[in-house]
Amino acid sequence: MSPLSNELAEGVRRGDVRALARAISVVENGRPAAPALLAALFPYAGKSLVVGVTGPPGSGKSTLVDRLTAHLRRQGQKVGIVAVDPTSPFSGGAILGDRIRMQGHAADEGVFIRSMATRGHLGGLAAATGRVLTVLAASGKDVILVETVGVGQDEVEIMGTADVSVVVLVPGLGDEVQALKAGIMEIADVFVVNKADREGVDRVVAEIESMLSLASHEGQPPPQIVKTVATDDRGVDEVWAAVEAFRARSAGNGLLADRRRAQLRRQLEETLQDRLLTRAREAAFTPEELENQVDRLEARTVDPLAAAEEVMKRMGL
Ligand SMILES: Nc1nc2c(ncn2[C@@H]2O[C@H](COP(=O)(O)OP(=O)(O)OP(=O)(O)O)[C@@H](O)[C@H]2O)c(=O)[nH]1
Ligand SMILES: [Mg+2]
Repeated sequence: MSPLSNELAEGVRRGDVRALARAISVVENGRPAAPALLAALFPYAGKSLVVGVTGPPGSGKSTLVDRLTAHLRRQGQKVGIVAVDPTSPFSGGAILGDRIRMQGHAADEGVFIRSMATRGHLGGLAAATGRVLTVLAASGKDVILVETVGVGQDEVEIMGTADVSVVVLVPGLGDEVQALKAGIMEIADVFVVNKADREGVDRVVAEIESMLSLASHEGQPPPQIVKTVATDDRGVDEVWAAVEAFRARSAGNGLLADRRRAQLRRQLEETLQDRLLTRAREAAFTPEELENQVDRLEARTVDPLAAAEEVMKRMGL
């Protein structure tokens, strides 16, 4: 390993904030030093509790993450925060809104906050998030909170990397609870109904309950539903208690280990897929060659499977 990666890895392990910031940039953008750095850090990752927090725009996710962080800091836990911001074309900096909401932790060495833009990552957003989580975990964070807006497939995938998934809803969503059902609702381990200072809280709770009554929970108790007013710190302790309860139960019955193993399997398969395609492109599948093959597909003289087999043969596979 280069002395630079070595030094950086050591800095991360010590929890040095500047090393951490640099290391995250390296792995997020897939810079040349990334493989060595990840190899050095991977053995030390895997010990943090990763909690995904998702929900519709403006539901209070950042406020809740901020309050959960304060709660965890009072217990002496070290916290990493990753906010995936779909609106930001930039990465690396903190998003303005989140920075304002989370500035209470800015001077706290026990908290590291990072925002990620949704575009322009090597191997896609979910893969980049996975690499960032490896670095944060290796730096000794006890808990990593990952905020995503529950919209796209990428976000659903990111939530799939969490040990515990928290879905934040608010009153007045109406049919959106139904709409969300398709993706995000199914992965919720804990439901938060935030903005409980507003009218219609009990209706949302009832909607979630009726939705849950239709779902199968594979022998698990149904997810807890917690009402909060994040801005007033109301219900935040209960949210963490629900997360802890889920963690304890899933650690006890093997679900957590299964999830983590499935996650590692997915990471390996996706990385292999990505690497194989890259190798194919380098070795036997130049952009011109791709277009030649597409010409043949268009003319229906070859089918996609046969064309792919041909490329693999040329790679010696
Ligand atoms: N009334 C009320 N307002 C709240 C509550 N929690 C958050 N808010 C407000 O709702 C707005 C959005 O809060 P955020 O925490 O930024 O929500 P978010 O889900 O992170 O938003 P995005 O990241 O933009 O999707 C802010 O103005 C908060 O002050 C609450 O419990 N009650
Ligand atoms: Mg936010």
